[in-house]
Amino acid sequence: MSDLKLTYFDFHGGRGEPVRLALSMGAVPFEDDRIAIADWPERKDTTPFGAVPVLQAEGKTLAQSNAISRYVAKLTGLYPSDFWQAALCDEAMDAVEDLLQQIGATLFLPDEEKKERREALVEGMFPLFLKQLGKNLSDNGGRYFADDRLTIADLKVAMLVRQLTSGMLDYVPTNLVEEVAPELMEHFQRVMNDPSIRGYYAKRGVEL
Ligand SMILES: N[C@@H](CCC(=O)N[C@@H](CS)C(=O)NCC(=O)O)C(=O)O
Repeated sequence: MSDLKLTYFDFHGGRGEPVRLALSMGAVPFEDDRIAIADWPERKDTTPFGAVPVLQAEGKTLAQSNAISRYVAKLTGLYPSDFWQAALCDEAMDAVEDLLQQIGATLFLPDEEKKERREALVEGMFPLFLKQLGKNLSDNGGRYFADDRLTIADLKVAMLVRQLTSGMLDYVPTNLVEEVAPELMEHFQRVMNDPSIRGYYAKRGVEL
């Protein structure tokens, strides 16, 4: 039994998925504790901040997705050792977090309010952030966000792009990323075509 355990919801995405992907890419064994939505109310209060992902490691508990992602990326060689390159990773990951918080705040709104809030995001924050992420990518060579190689930041941005293009978010046009930051769509394809990521999803029967 591995001494790493990741607790997150039972779907292929979200804040927990970059952690699962990084551990899989690094061939680090872990217990993949997937919570069914129906079980969440009874599990919520057992987590440090009433939210997931949560990582158990070295007999201790760690919360907050970016802290977990960085810890796991350091274990698996997916985090730069150069301080500036590491900061570029952090910048992209924190920008994604800002967006995920806004999306999360709309998830359970009544439909009318959800429409209003999401349309405002599509007009404002989403294009601003997506364009800037695209610019950061281009400024760093255009292929990856830091270190000229795939890092944890690329996994986090790719999961955001997958969510935005999935059609699962009502009132968010699935072509928004392509329209405002086509370089992020190319980046998404690059990440998802990485052989270890293709292998991860193929093993789980997920079509990309
Ligand atoms: N800042 C936290 C946010 C965590 C968060 O909101 N997680 C969501 C899932 S992605 C969650 O647990 N939602 C259920 C709830 O808040 O009850 C992090 O980055 O981990």
